Amino acid sequence: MKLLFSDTSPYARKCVVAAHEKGLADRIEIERVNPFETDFHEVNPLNKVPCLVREDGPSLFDSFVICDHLDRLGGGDPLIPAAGTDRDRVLRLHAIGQGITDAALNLRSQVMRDAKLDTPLPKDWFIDRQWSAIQKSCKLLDQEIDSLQGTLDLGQISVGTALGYLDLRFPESAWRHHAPALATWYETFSQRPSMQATAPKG
Ligand SMILES: N[C@@H](CCC(=O)N[C@@H](CS)C(=O)NCC(=O)O)C(=O)O
Repeated sequence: MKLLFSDTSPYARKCVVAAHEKGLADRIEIERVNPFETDFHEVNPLNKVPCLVREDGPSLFDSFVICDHLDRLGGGDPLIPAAGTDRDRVLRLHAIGQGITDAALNLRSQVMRDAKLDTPLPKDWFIDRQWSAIQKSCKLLDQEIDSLQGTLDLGQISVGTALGYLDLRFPESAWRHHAPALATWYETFSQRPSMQATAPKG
């Protein structure tokens, strides 16, 4: 199988971290694409990365769907618990990580769009909304830090890759200041071999 991938995409990184953790990294060919320059609508009508192209079935997107597939395909403990309150906890954490990532991507897109426009659009309400989502999510994770401990799951991977993307695009962001316990957690989490092997190059 082949993963359409971009070096700086936090969604694609989440899938590759999951693949490493499930012992599947060697079975996935990575094909680097720029979704803004390459047309791959035939395998993903949204033309977004990540996209998992399979020999034995239709291509899969988005990142959660790919991670869920890899989770069932690979070995070891499940990254997404099958049922119960543990499943709720992991999916909730995943949603927070995904939300931080979406907000940071929105900010990044706005920065890129403004750079192309002569007269920047009024944007403060939008920018403020994204930063507020990021700050409030980090604070919540900080207060609920126990939910990030224990056996590895997709919630942890989602939060870890979201924070990695924040550091990549907005190194000046003060999320650590507002969330010291989360910062300590991330310090350890980012040392995992799967995170080290997938650290974005910029
Ligand atoms: N919800 C999707 C988001 C994927 C996404 O937005 N990927 C970005 C790269 S980080 C992309 O391909 N953007 C191209 C575009 O927006 O046209 C997921 O979780 O996979």
